[in-house]
Amino acid sequence: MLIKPGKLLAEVNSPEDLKKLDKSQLKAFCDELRQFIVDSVSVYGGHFGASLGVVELTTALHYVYNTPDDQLVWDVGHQAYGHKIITGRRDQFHTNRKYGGLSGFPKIKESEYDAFGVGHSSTSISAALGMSIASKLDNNKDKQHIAVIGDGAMTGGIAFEGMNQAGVLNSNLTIVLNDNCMSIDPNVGALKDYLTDITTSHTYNKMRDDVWHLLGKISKFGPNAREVVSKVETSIKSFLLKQSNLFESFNLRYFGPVDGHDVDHLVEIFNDLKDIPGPKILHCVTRKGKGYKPAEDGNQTTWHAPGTFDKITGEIHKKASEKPQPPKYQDVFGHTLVELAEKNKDIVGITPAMPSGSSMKIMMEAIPERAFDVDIAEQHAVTFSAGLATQGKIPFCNIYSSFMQRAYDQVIHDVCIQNLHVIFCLDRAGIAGADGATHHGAYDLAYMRCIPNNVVAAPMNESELRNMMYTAQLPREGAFTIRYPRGKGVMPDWRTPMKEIEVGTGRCIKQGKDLAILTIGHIGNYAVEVTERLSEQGIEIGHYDMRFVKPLDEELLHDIFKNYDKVITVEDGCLPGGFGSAILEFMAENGYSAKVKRLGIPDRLVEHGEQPELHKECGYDPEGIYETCLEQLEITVPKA
Ligand code: TPP
Repeated sequence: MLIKPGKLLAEVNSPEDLKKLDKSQLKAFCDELRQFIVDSVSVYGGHFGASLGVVELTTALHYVYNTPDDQLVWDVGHQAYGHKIITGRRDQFHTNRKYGGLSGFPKIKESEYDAFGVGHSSTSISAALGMSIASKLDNNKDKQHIAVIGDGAMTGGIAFEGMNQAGVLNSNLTIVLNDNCMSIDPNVGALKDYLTDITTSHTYNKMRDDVWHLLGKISKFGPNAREVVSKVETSIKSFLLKQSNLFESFNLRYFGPVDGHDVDHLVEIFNDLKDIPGPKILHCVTRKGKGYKPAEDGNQTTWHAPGTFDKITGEIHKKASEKPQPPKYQDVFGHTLVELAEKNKDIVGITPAMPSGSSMKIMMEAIPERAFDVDIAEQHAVTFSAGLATQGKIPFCNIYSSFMQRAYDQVIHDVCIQNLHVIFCLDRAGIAGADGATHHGAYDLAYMRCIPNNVVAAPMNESELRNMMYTAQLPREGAFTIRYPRGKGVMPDWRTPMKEIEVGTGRCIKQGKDLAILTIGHIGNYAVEVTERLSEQGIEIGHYDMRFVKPLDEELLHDIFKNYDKVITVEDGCLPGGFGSAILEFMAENGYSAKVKRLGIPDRLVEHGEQPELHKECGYDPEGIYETCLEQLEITVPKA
């Protein structure tokens, strides 16, 4: 179903077309753009509140700046739907985040208007600064470079690294701070307090009250006293704002705060800013979900990415199911952590800005004093955990697998080299789905297993996750990494009693002959389907859930290679350096020469789509594994 655009939007196929509108039409255009986003996301799903919040900003930016020559960099990119719609992708927008369709984030390959590919947070200032310096080196004086960054993304350290350099380089960089007080969950931390303070002028208001209070006492100065004090007040105000302004202290000219929903005013301001040379920041105050009541006034976290919904009632669609459903892995993590933390007073929970996404929120509600949201600060989350561990605390540091890439040196330098007992729970490991290449947790098995003092485990189901978490918090040295996927597990009755698993032991799921499938993690459930299917055809092959990539269960592996001369390894992770590679290394070191076929994420980018679609593309969905088994067994079955 194609969504019908309003009259003005229907004529806009590029920013050039937008510029043909009279300024007086911009408000109506914004209404249409907002409605188009509501109509599309309610039917097709995707990110929502953030794009609604920047409709006016997006319109004003494309109206004033000469994109794509002027370069517009969106931070994270989940708010760029309006940008995509204005820049010629309106009629493909129904394919957003679908297999083979538009990406949910700006992507260089997708459009010349997407100046930088994004998905992970806080990169916009550095990237736009790089572009601005390149323009300077090329003597391209008029070219503009704009980074649009949220108050959540501004909490990431790299944003400050960018501002630190920007303040001493005189280039055409404009930072637009889109301040809506929200990350995915409510923004936290001292920076948030600071931004709230300058938008509401608490410090200034206090000073003004003091001045007027004094005025009452000095009325003896006569009738001009009010005027005099008022002048003093104005000059103190500008002095205070300058002195206390964090961004000015980075040598950035600070403008604002301004209403980010007043499109006419934004157009005026951007026209002015274009003529002011050097690095500058415009502080815009916006509201997430603006213009769609349920999102604006309701739970903004839910409306960050609500899935499909009834746009009239605001009711979010739920998938109906008669049978009790297995829980999401993230919820098993959250509830299990509370169970463990209630018994062990040293356990502490840490999440970098994903309380809802990781379900750390369950501990934040149950035991708030021992659970921390540290903002979008993965590096800090890891080193903060290391610090806690030096003092005998047992940190469960939960980070999405792909975001953990940010904190790699901290894992090595601050945790593993120091042999500290930190537990890393890597959520969204493996193919993550509709968020695409930036969000797939493809590399963790490879990048974690090469670090000494680090156990690396992956559960095949909920019960295994609980046992691994239980095992990880027992007294030990070194890091313990547990990676699990996005989405549901397989056990509706998941609250199984927890027990210790001997580190570095796998388990036999099914004995067989000729061929063995070795799996790691939840993807083992696909192998169960395959061995059952083959069994029904009279073919009995073995299946082993290895559970640990590091240390490998060498005893079990010797046993397997003595009994099978054909092996398939399956992992929901990258083939280079991953689980299959670990098995090949074991074979090489021990002189085994079985015929091995490795299945996993190939050495190329896998884009977005549903998880099963992408598993299929990579050849390790149940059908792919089944066919590989037949190939290995040299059985040809005529294709239907
Ligand atoms: N960590 C990294 C490195 N990248 C991410 N994309 C995330 C976490 C997950 N994430 C996506 S959007 C978001 C987070 C934490 C919140 C961003 O907040 P803000 O920049 O204020 O944008 P808003 O959604 O409020 O418009």
